[in-house]
Amino acid sequence: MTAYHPPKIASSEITPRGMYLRRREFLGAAAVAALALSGTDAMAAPLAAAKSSYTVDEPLTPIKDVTTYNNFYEFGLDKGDPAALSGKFKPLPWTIKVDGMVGKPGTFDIEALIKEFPPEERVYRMRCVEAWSMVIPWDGFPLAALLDKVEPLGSAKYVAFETVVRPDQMPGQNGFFQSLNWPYVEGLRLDEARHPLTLLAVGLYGETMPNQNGAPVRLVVPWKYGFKGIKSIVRITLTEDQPKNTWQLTNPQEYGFYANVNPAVDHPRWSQATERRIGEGGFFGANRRPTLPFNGYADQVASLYAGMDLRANF
Ligand SMILES: Nc1nc2c(c(=O)[nH]1)N[C@H]1C(S)=C(S)[C@@H](COP(=O)(O)O)O[C@H]1N2
Ligand SMILES: [Mo]
Repeated sequence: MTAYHPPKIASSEITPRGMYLRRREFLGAAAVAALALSGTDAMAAPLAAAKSSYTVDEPLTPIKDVTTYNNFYEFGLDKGDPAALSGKFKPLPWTIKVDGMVGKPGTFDIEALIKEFPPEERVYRMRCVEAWSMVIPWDGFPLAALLDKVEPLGSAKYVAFETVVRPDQMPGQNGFFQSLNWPYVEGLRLDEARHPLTLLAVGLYGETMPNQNGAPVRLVVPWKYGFKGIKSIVRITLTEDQPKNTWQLTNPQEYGFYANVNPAVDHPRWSQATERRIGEGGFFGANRRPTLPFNGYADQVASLYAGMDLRANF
């Protein structure tokens, strides 16, 4: 096992699209060269991800903001805590256990999965329930690829996820008071989990996933509020019953199972009609924009909820 390379924090400016793509070509070549020279493993080099068609045409949020304005309560409550306090976290080696209602349960090494399913670049609009948003170039592979390997049984209806518990490396799990109950848990309906937009992300901006963003592997579901994107996943369980998620367990009045981005359904304590785009100038609300139904992915996902009352199923 070679050393884990923490990501380099690059320019604090929004990367113009063309420049970003050229940078990605460079990273791709560098990754190939590194692999050839040292026989090093997949995670140690920058990710050589192919560009996918799942890419929004909006300015990228600067990597500085993506990696310093985070929610990851295992490392603390403030937005800066995950970047400041995750240095001791060891993301490799890493395995994900996949069990429950499947024909072929197993424990999968993340580096082997990355070799089997080469990461693809997806530029996704992300919307936090706190009414801010970012545009992030993720690198990952569809969750469906892993689900196919374990052969879900006909009785499986949902997918439950669990984050690692390591109080020695995660100061937010080791404080004077419990902010949340650990492990952090999340859930999706099986059809949501198998949707082509749903990603297991292993990097961002062409680099290995930073600890604060959920190293080495986290969920990304771009039509749902950010909290559904569970980080540092160690277990995935297929179930017949609807699993609970951490925020729903903590405050069921305010957070539901679905958490689909919906400008028409306000959070009990604030409006969801607009959002603040992180990294853009903020004078007089210039960085506020309307929130879109399903975060702009309605064409691709609205049919999953045909006939459902999305006020009752929030
Ligand atoms: N394990 C874990 N996963 C988590 C969280 C957390 O506190 N713990 N926070 C969630 C919330 S509220 C958001 S908005 C996103 C933020 O992801 P980012 O920091 O990569 O932007 O992570 C989600 N995943
Ligand atoms: Mo969030």
